[in-house]
Amino acid sequence: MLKYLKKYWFYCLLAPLFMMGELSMDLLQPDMMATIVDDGVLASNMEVILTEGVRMVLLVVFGGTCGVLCGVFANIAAQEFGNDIRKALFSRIMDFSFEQTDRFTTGSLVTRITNDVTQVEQMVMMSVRSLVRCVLMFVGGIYMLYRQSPQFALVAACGLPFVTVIVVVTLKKVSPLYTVIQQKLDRVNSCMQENIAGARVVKAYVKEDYELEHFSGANDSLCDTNLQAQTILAFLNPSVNIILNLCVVGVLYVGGYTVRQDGGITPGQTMAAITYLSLILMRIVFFANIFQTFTRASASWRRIREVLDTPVVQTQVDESSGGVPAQADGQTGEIEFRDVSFAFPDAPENLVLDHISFRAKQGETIAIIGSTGSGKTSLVQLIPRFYDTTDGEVLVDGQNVRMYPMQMLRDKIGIVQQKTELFSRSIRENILWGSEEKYEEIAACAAADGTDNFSAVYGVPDPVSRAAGIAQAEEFILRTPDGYETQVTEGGHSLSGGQKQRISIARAVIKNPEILIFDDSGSALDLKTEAALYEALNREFADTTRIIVAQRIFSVKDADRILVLDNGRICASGTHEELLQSSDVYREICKSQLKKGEIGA
Ligand code: M5T
Ligand code: MG
Repeated sequence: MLKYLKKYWFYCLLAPLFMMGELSMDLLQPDMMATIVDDGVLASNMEVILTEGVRMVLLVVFGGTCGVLCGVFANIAAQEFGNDIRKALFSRIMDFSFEQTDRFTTGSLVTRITNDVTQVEQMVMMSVRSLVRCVLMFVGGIYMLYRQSPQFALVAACGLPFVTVIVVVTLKKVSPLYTVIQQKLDRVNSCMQENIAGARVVKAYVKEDYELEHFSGANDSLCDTNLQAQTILAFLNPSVNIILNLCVVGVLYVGGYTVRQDGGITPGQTMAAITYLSLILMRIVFFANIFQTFTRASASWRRIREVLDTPVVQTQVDESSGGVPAQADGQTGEIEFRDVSFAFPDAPENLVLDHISFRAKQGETIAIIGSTGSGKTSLVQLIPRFYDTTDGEVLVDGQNVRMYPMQMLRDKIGIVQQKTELFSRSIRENILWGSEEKYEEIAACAAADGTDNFSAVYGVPDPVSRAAGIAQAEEFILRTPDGYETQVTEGGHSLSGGQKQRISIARAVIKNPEILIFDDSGSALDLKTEAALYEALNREFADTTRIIVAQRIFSVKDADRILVLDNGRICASGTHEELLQSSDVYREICKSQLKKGEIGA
């Protein structure tokens, strides 16, 4: 934690310094009050009352100013610190592999980056502000009390052990509850997030009440634990108050007795002693508060560390296999699967891909067809190394994908995933997002100049419009009132399935990759549009290796080679004509689709 705090050491130092200024004024006040009472009021000396009064006002103003500055610097330190941690967390989460994100769950990651960081922020704030204040006030209070009379200090010494016991017992009971509260908060967040994201499904099935109940379960449980903690804490203040009041009685007795006996203690001193006494004893309650914040924060910090300390395995070059890191030469987009088997890390016994071997040369189109769940998506996900193979190796340009720096590998590949994800920005930004250029600048410039001026400004054709053209998206984009500047709503809800697919195809195409992977990306397109898409790809991306995953014969029939996947195995491969002769499975698929007239030519 110090690592993140180091940058703000100056503020961490300034805050306690000003705190001391504020504190000394607080400590001096009761003493001056005693003087006013003893030498002013009791002695009927107006002059003392006035001069002491003015001094007191000046000191209060000074103390207040110090207090404000202390607050400002403590806040700067805590907020900037929290800001840095949030950034570090976000960047680490962005680097997570699919598997790592799955393991943490989205809800928990959101809680960590929001609530947990806030807890730690509060702790920093407390450390530089309240902790210092508490310690100094405690020590200073005892000293000032002792200065009034050692007998008063004795009264305080009797009360202290009781208060300490009460505080320790309370903390012991409350601290373990904080870890539980954090976990329950995770559950509430997960549940909420799932339901808000899936609101359309919930409505379609009219399951609002059912989901509300589900949510209430998690929420009530969080509320219960919170209540439990707060109930225990509710005992703290009143019990300490009882002890405090008993001590006040003790002080009054000692003070009254010695005043009567003329033992040197004045009424003003007795008054000041009562104030100091409550200062001292209440500090212990504040200690308890600080301690609570610290326990809560240490639970939170542990959770933050879990994320920050997770090694980002997938983005590192894996040299354990003894190979050498890949170099940026021989860029042909060749793909080879050598006896690849694969199981998802969370279900290692269930082989999703079983001894897959094939090769795709530069410019070839390889189609993969197979029933749902046969492993098509899993297969293509191994190429950009979203997951690592369980056995065998995947090679790109003759080198194992594990030997590539992640950026270099993924720069070669344009993948259109089965589930399209768009961002809530303009269509232009969504497409440019895939490009390697500084898309924000181009987007801003193009938006300011209007699309047509792009070529004039840059001297090249607008890459967005070219990509949209290839993806067969231009026609529908231009039909919208704002064209490329049309805003896509969150989750792409403002677009049809086929429109979303075409924008994500454009996003992959604009990258001009060596390898293009389409995972069922034509599924929501009509046959005419799909045919036009393949035609455009053949024309513009003749040298690009293409992998096309599809369910329809129509989408695969023109490929250079078709792999028929069945239950994780390649059961046949060849061209459309060859497969019609050789493969029963393929013929079956053809026959079932011919009935629907989908085979086309
Ligand atoms: C193949 C399992 C799934 C299926 C098999 C994505 C995913 C899949 N699976 C997991 O256990 N965890 C996962 O995260 O793997 O699945 P696929 O590769 O997605 O199959 P597909 O692409 O051929 O199917 P489809 O429906 O997209 O045509 O047994 O349980
Ligand atoms: Mg799939």
